[in-house]
Amino acid sequence: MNINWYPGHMIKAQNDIKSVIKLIDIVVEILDARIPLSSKNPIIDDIAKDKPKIIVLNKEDLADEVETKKWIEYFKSQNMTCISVNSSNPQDIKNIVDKKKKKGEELYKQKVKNVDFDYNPIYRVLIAGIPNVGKSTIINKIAKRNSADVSNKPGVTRKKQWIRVNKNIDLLDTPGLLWPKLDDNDAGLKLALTGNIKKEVLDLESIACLGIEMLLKNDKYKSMFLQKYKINQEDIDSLDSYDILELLGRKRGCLISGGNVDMQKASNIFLEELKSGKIGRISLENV
Ligand SMILES: Nc1nc2c(ncn2[C@@H]2O[C@H](COP(=O)(O)OP(=O)(O)OP(=O)(O)O)[C@@H](O)[C@H]2O)c(=O)[nH]1
Ligand SMILES: [Mg+2]
Repeated sequence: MNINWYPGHMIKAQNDIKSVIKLIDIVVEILDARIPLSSKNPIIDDIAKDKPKIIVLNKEDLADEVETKKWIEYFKSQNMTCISVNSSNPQDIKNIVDKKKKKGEELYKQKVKNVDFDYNPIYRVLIAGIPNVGKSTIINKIAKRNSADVSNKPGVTRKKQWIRVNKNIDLLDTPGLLWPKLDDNDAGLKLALTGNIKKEVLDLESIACLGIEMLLKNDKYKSMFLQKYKINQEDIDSLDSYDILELLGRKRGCLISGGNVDMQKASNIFLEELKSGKIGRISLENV
């Protein structure tokens, strides 16, 4: 896969984040719960290396609960604060931010002894992550208004934007950052399957075939797949993933003249349904 996924606005965004990082008190890194490793951008770690950080596995409603629990334990074992949420209910993020803010203030008061003023400065929170992980959605929920643009396509937020939650907390929404170059095809595939890479730059048919192969390797996900598309195990015994995609297209009536299957349409259906959880709760990465 040769994907050109690093548009100009991401270069600008990276520089923008570097320019404000000094102001930031805490970084909330949003990952996709279905692919916590592949959605973790080392550039963010690098820019924010001296800052306290919370790892948030978002879209937990789309991920396999068992795997998400294991990922939380994994990040905790690396001494990181980690929680999972879905963006309809990101209250846990706000609670942790409030707690960290309070703790920081207490430590400061101890250090600067005899503080007799009410020390309660604005706490600035950077919300960072790759495109489409749900940064803007989470910000809107926490701020209780639709200040940040949201869409089901990656690359929607184009500029950084401060959003005030209350008189003591500011959140910084940022454009999703990918890597300038990704050598790891496996991570690229997972990012494509979860909708974090613009569709326009992808070969959907290949991605769909590879996605089907990935699901069929896991017994639980295989039976979800077969059930969803009303396919019997015997029907696919001798088929490769391209033939299975064709069968799926046939079942869904994606036909063109001569009774052939519109493979592009079949790919689109499968990828959309996988991405939006319609096949079931599926994690594409194990600890
Ligand atoms: N199922 C599910 N969908 C979510 C969740 N959080 C966000 N989404 C959806 O994911 C899509 C992307 O959300 P955004 O908030 O625009 O993502 P973003 O990280 O700001 O994306 P960029 O601005 O492009 O970097 C939208 O369609 C949201 O409705 C979640 O927890 N669960
Ligand atoms: Mg956004």
